[in-house]
Amino acid sequence: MTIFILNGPNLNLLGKRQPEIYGHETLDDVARLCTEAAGARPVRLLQTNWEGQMIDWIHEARTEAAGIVINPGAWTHTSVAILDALNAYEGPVIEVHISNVHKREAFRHHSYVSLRADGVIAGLGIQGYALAVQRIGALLG
Ligand code: CA2
Repeated sequence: MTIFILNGPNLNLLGKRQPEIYGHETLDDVARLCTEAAGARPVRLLQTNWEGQMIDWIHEARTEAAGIVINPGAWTHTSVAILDALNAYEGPVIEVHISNVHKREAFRHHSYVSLRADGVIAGLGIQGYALAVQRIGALLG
């Protein structure tokens, strides 16, 4: 079964704005890294600026995904609805942040998603996604 790589709002701009925070690499580069890291397992990278769409994909993951890597973007810090959707998902979930959220504004220090995540990676740039995919592989055995 597929590993879903879910990305929240504004991450479509990755590599195109604010490279000092998020680097120069794009979501296509993330997809490439994750495909390499997943080996034989298929990955599906998705990005949306719509919270309802993200929730629908998490619901879809209940039957379609062996694990979820999620960078919820700003919804990390605001969305009980995304937490509730993830709580209805039974497989492994790894939360990824490209930047070190703990080195940034105080409002980024709290994550609703971390209440569900089996692991959290922050501040490792897009390499964090590849490490999260490897971890999902290890948890699935
Ligand atoms: O560090 C991360 O990955 C974040 O999840 C990124 C979110 C931010 O709200 C979180 O606190 C931390 C923001 C995503 C916006 O992505 C952009 C990428 C390039 C240019 C502009 C925005």
